[in-house]
Amino acid sequence: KESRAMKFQRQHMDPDGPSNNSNYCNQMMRRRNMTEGRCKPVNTFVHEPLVDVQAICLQGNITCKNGQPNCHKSSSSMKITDCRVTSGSKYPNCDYRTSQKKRHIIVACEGNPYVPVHFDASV
Ligand code: UM3
Repeated sequence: KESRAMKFQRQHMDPDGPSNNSNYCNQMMRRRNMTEGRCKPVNTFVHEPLVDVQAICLQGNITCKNGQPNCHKSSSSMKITDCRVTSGSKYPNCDYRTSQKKRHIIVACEGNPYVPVHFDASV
């Protein structure tokens, strides 16, 4: 079974990306299996080395959107791509808008080793 840590990597890590094109989200959301059963409405890919994203778990705790205390904010801004489903998108033809940004990211961490398991927000 896929661990929560592996699921985070599948859904949110693309260190070598992004390929510089407006179809990035359409391709990646499908390739990473987030268009099965439904179109996942919002998803962020992070274009930084995995070790740098894992190191965010060493930053001080902050409260997550769901009220849990195990969120952590990156000390530097990171290259990300936000994927947001378009208003006209109709499952199973999931259509996404691709927006590249540089933001501080907030992730939830869990386990031993203590690693990212959820993408909470970018700020
Ligand atoms: N989400 C992002 N980026 C955002 C906001 C939300 O990827 O800027 C994702 C993370 C959650 C999902 O999925 O939306 C519901 O909040 P996850 O827990 O699998 O990471």
